Amino acid sequence: MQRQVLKFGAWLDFDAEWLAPDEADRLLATLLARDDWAQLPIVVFGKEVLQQRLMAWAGPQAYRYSGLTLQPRPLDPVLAELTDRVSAAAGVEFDHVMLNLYRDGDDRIGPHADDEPELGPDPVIASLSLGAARRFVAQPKRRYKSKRRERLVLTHGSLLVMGGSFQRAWYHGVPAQAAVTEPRINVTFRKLLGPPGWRPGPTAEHP
Ligand SMILES: O=C(O)CCC(=O)C(=O)O
Repeated sequence: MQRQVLKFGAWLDFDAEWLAPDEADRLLATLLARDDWAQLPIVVFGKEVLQQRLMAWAGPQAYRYSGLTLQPRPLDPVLAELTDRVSAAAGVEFDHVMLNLYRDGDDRIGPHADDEPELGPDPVIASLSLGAARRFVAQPKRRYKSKRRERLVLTHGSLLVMGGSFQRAWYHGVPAQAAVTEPRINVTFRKLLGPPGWRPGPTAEHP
């Protein structure tokens, strides 16, 4: 893992070759063949819009974001094994898996942060990429002079771990890339501290 330290106490760990190419090929084929891919609506500025990608998920606890509730679903053996391996690599016991299928370069995810309270104040979130290489763009939430963006290319078999204040201080997204014609799957691992609506209790530092 290569660590990139960002402003405001955020960091990104990246391993471009976390999976060997043949294992990444097999996993991509297995995940593409899932029968639970769905295009789901979220609420943006009070309006329901379909997300421009397909999704699947698994985990013992519901996860809610942008008005969409992903109900609990059991982890199948493939996702359970992958969760164990990614948890060991990131040093966090993940229990929720979200899969995004970008069918081609038109599919995308806009700038956002995974900052739901039930993820805890500074969550570590891991993201495995399979298939077409796509650009990952991060920008600070707080505007500053240079309007600097951080860019990474998420390649087949790579693992990205986001941590520190990344979700609190930065937005991230995967923009459309018209030239891309092949699919990409992203498998994102989270640790949920409670059900939707859960809030961290007061601590000594934040009474
Ligand atoms: O596809 C990716 O690499 C990013 C996915 C993402 O940002 C998310 O699921 O919150």
